[in-house]
Amino acid sequence: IGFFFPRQHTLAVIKPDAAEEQKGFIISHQKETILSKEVAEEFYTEHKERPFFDQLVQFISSAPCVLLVLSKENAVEDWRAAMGPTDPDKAKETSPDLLRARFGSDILHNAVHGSSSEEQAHREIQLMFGDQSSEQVTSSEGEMAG
Ligand code: RTP
Ligand code: MG
Repeated sequence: IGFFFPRQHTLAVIKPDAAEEQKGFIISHQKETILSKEVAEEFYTEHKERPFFDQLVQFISSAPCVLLVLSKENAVEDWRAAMGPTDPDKAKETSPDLLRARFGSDILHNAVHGSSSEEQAHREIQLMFGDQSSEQVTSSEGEMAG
């Protein structure tokens, strides 16, 4: 198939201005991964009894996610403010600049997640990055945030 449709490559770089200091957030750890169903269930455990739980787990484990530990003063609240309401339609009513207004399509496919509290952030970071060998994780800081 490569003969008929030769695969081309391009290099894209998120340059330091965009990667490191957007709205004051530092990306202190990042990785791209497909979440297992088990990790996805643990991630969304607070919603275990909700009718949309199975869909939620199925969706977030269906293809790669980019996981970021974002660091700044007041990071939890400020990131949730940047995302906007859970439902992209509500986000659009609030402001077209909100991440869920720009990149979300419906309440399930809403593009981004943000921890709801410092305690949740700590739990989620531990779940996602807690047992990683360092070569799989890009880190700009010596110590794990959260
Ligand atoms: P997230 O955890 O993903 O950052 O979103 P959130 O705090 O704004 O919303 P949360 O209540 O924690 O819900 C988690 C995800 O479940 C889906 N959801 N569906 N059908 C529904 O009524 C409904 N409600 C929530 C959303 O995809 C949400 O991101
Ligand atoms: Mg939530």
